[in-house]
Amino acid sequence: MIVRYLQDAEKSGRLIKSDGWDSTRLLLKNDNMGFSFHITTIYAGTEHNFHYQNHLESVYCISGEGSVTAEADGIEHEIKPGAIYILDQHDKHILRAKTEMKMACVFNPPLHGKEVHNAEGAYELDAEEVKDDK
Ligand code: 9YT
Repeated sequence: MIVRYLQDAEKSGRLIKSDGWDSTRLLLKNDNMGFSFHITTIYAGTEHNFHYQNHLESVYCISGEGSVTAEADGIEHEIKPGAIYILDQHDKHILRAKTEMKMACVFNPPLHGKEVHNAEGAYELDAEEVKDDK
């Protein structure tokens, strides 16, 4: 069994900061679970175009308010605590944060650790690993 604490992970190489969001990657490929698990903060007032062509992702809202729209149908879904969106079609989508949002995210296949989005809003399949504690 592996036990980690968000508070510790945030002080290590597991915290990745990017444009309008940051994410602490609590569980990664090198844990050999077949998925990765992250706690992501989307900053208030930001809008993001994401398209995870190489990954399936589910996102659960812990706190905050915003919306998500898949490009395919253009429907804007409210995001609030208790909402989960499941990108089962590798859906190209827009995520809007009205307030700061805290999200729990699962990726299959798992992220290696250091990924940030490429020009298409996707993550490449190989990336630098986080090398720290177990
Ligand atoms: C909300 C969302 O799309 N999160 C993606 C994962 C997060 N940005 C990360 O860990 O890279």
